Amino acid sequence: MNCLVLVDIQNDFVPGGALAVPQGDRIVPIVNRLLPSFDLVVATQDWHPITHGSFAVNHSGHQPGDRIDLHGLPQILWPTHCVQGTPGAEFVPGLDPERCNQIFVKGMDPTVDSYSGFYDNGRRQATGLGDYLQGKGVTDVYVAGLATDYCVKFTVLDALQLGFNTYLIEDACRGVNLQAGDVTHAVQDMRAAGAQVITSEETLKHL
Ligand code: VGL
Ligand code: ZN
Repeated sequence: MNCLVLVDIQNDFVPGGALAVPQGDRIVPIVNRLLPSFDLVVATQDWHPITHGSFAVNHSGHQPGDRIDLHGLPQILWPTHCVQGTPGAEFVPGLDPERCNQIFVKGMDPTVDSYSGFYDNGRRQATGLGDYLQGKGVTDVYVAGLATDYCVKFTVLDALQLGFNTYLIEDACRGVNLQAGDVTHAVQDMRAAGAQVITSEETLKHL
């Protein structure tokens, strides 16, 4: 059983959004081509309260990009993004949430960020994605979405740690690249942890 995990393909992460990932919109047609090949498709949705501790605006004297300690964890401060119930938090038009078997929201606890689709950054709480995949008998997890160097990376690393054969569909992802080379390093980290890095073309051939 295989599953495509779509990470945070939301309006705030594509050009025009609050935390725009360069070329983030380019993955939408690629993802749409992949969808029919999978047994299961799930999506994660960054879903923050306005009070979230990852927002620079909630820390006086700080700017987006600053690094702080947030309740004992290192935290990069972000522009306000993916606020629950706002248009920025919706899935991008063209990605039909009806085509997903299940949606997993994350990032609701204002005290901790949640990059991975499986757990918050402190691994205190699970989103339910791991239990869901195990319950469905999924063995092979394919990951696509935004952003390669944050939420995609940590979703891939947790999928590996949970024992799934894990594939990063590289051209179906885009990254923030806050610093030059971040995406390259993220892909190296995922590969080193055991992820198979493949293209959407290879995925379509091999499924
Ligand atoms: C993400 C930063 C903050 C992501 C989410 O989806 O990669 N990055 N929140
Ligand atoms: Zn976020």
